[in-house]
Amino acid sequence: VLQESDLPQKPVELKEHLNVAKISESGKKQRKNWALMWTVLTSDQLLLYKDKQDTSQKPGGKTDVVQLCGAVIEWTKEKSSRKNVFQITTNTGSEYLVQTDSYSTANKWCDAIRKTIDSSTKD
Ligand code: I3P
Repeated sequence: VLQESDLPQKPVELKEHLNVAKISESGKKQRKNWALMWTVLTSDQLLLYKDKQDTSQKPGGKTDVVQLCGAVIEWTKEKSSRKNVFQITTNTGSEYLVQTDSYSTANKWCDAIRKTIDSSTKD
């Protein structure tokens, strides 16, 4: 039986606590509910964990996997009263807002995710 631990580990580009709100799933609008998530950027995914301690577990349930291939990222001032909010829209029509009070942190993440989208969408 193949174990999760047998799967090759993808390199982690960034990891940090960020505020995340999923506002739609497969094109269907969801009630906005901000949560502080342990956010891990790999070479082609954004992994959202409820607990920093829980990253051994496969994302699922309260955690989430955002596929970045074919996604779109943009800053938004309209979708939230919060500052430094960017939106990720996946190619399956799920929308996530990501926010943190530090502009430099938000900017670093937005740039890194945009690069990841570009490189994972090309190949
Ligand atoms: C929402 C909650 C969110 C807020 C959202 C509210 O209320 O206060 O924090 O988003 O505003 O609707 P509730 O908890 O009752 O669902 P921001 O913090 O991003 O502004 P919105 O409806 O204007 O998106």
